Amino acid sequence: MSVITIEQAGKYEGQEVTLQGWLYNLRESGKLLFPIFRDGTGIIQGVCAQKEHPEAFEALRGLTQESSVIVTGKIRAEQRAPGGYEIGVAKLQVVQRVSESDPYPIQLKEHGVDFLLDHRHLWIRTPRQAAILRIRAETIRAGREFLDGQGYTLTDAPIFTPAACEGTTTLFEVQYIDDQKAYLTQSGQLYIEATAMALGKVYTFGPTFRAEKSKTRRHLTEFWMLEPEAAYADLNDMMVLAEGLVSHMVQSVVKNRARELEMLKRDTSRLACVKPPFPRISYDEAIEVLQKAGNPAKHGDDFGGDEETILSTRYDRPVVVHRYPAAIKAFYMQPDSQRPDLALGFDVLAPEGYGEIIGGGQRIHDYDLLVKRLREHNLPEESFQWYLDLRRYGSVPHAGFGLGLERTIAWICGTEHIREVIPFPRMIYRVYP
Ligand code: NSS
Repeated sequence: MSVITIEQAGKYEGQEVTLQGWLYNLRESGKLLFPIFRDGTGIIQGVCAQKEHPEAFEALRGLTQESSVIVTGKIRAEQRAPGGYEIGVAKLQVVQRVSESDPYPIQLKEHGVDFLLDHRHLWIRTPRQAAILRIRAETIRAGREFLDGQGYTLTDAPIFTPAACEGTTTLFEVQYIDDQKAYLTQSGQLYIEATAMALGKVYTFGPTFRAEKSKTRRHLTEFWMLEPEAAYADLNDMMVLAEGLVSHMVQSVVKNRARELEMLKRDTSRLACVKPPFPRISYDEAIEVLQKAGNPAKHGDDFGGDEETILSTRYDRPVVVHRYPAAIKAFYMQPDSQRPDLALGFDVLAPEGYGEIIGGGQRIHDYDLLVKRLREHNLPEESFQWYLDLRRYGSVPHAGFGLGLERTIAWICGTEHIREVIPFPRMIYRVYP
């Protein structure tokens, strides 16, 4: 007899199988019990009749939610059951029984979000949360598959760093060994600029940290970033790479995680059209659009959530905004040779109001200009000596970008807030559990 997962049930119709999982719910109706089991791959309804299987019936009757169980029985098609199959419970072994006096805290009714976040270690068991985490895994797999296929090599960046990459206001300082100070990385970019000069096309994928005081549905203090970087590449190369990457991630989820998207009731017609080319507008054009829409934005302003929403809802797929004023962008951005007040940077804004999912562009490759910018931004030059070396020894034009994983997944899943798309969210007032 086979031990199978619930996801595989359809392939075993008419056969006796064993499932290893947990009791998700139980309805009792006289001499019949209707349990619902879950095993992380899905949920399946069961039926157990006292007359046919008295032992299993007794083991199941009164069993508490989330008790762990090993169930044996025959799989049969049942149109009315979720998933289209059910199991006739013939044998049931209780691995651990949840005590009646200390029941599972998350009931099948609605709970407040703070309660759920306090119980995140249990909340992830609910089918909706498990579906989101499977989509997360698929998004990561597809992103890496795409970059690997484009000839990019994974080179991991460090997490302890000596200096800021994305502005000093959101740096987490840590007490390093003895009296040394270090910071948690805000982005692997500076390090993959080095590995790009060593290997050509590279990427890093890892956690990044921002001491964001923003309490919005788009901000975490710890989030994951996928960052490609290429030597001998420019802004345009990266805009092309970005639309290919995002499209591949989205289409892979649509294809390989259709069941999960359905469970989330995601309108997949909104994802089906996410294919290259993405519309592109310059920052100047974006300002015009915003002003026409009655938004007070003026040239020189950075965009917040409201502006991003106005811009992105005009399109059926992500929109690329390029050439922002250099003054509002990071120190390393290469200026536009036609208009040096503009930086050769770009952002990708997701549709449906999900905002910026990618930021990147072309890097300064000239030594003197980079030193000037470090000074203008009051950054400690001694911590950047290694980074300046990249401009001393065989400097070349190069470019890259960072894709915020959670924002991308929140959009793909259609979740309200990005805290749901990472197993254990870290936010301004939350580091537990
Ligand atoms: O600050 S970024 O716009 N750009 C960088 O960090 C570059 N150094 C990346 C690079 O060129 N290699 O951040 C990139 C993305 C941004 O578009 C968001 O999608 C995401 O990272 N991001 C965040 N996600 C969640 N929470 C927070 N706080 C957050 N900050 C940025």
